[in-house]
Amino acid sequence: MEAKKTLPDKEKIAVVGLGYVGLPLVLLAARKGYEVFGIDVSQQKIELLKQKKSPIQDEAIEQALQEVSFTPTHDFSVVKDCGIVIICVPTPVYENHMPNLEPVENAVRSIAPYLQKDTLVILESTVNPGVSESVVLPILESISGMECGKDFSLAHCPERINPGDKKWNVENIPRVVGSFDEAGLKKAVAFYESILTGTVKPMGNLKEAEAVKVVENSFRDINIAFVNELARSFSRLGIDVVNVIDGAATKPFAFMPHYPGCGVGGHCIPVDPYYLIEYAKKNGFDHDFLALARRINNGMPHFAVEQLIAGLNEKKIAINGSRIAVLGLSYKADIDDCRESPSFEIIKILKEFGAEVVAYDPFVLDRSDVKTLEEALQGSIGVIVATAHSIFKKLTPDDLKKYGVRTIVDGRNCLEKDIFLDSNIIYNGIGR
Ligand code: SAJ
Repeated sequence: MEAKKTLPDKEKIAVVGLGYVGLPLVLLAARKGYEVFGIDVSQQKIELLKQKKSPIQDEAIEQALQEVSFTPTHDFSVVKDCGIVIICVPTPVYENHMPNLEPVENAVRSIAPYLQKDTLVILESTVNPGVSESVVLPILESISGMECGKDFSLAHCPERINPGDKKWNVENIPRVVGSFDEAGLKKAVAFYESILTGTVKPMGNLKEAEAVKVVENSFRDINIAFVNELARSFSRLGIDVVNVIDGAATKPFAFMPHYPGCGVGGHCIPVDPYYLIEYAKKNGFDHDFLALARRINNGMPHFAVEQLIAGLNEKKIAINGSRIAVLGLSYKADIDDCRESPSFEIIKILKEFGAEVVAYDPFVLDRSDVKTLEEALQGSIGVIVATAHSIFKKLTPDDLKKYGVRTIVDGRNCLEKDIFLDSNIIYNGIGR
């Protein structure tokens, strides 16, 4: 399915931030015939892109880089030639879970001096409701000397890139768009409809569009917390929570399966709820439920270690001084992204219990202690599978026995549990 319609005069586009969100957007807009400037502060990233090499491990991006052309640059002045400027920089959280808006503020300060009349600025970075209007807009106005809604427009279109997803991609994922002004909304909707095959839903204002993103990801976080709490309960009741969830999932309506694990990682799910929690708190409301879900999910790395200790205890082995292999550092299967990955919390807790930890992830060798699975297993008394990488899912009791492993925690419930039943290796899943 081709894009629905194109803007009358193809605007020049600038995209600020060439990561897993900005780069696919640049390549898509270029493929749709726009002249695109991809701006990034990383000179190294720009050099790679000039050689048509992808700074991120992604086959689709590597392929597209050979097929379309755009101008990678770290020169923000190109903005003065662009009718649409899209900001796709990261929005991490501080240790105290407060949103870190510095990348957004720096990007806005960098484009503002070059803003032209009638330019549309679109923020795609995930932010709490209110940031576009109370942080982005004032910087744009004060530096450009122009007035939003009169001289330029400001819109928000929350990113929905799902790393590693083979079905949903930057082109077919439906989007929502909110704007400060009507003209900005019309132009933003026209732009996205010109490059997407997914639907584009106009929202009533900027805050509604910002709220959509934090709500959809908070929805996922609380549902994961629900099954994580079930897992802790059912592990005491001797009920296999995964079988129960799969049973409940046969209900064709009003149920959406989520699955327990050793923690919730990534750049979205464990981060976005704090945006809403903190913003609402500043406005006098405590999201007790969202905060509880965060506490439950943040407690899963500890639960995984408790499961390991239970397995060692059955073998009358102390965790203190035992060598434990942690398999998997990235936050989800078969990708190399480690942001907010629970694996690192698991490693920290193991060390606090006096364990000697060896970490291995074939997708993240630069942060692994060893280079092969065999080296990780060799001499390890216990194993925690923290990421459901395909290579780990094939582990069998014989594989583990060979290296002297006595107990395994299946932190992603991704192993064949039953084959461990009559082996002398203690298997503990998360809720099964
Ligand atoms: N996780 C669970 N149980 C689940 C699902 C996930 O423990 O049932 C854990 C994962 O292991 C991971 C973390 O949660 O550590 C996040 O997993 P995720 O599948 O949500 O992956 P993300 O972070 O890449 O989330 C993205 C999000 N996409 C965007 O924000 C654009 C999210 O909204 C999507 O719902 C999610 O992908 C998806 O559905 O795959």
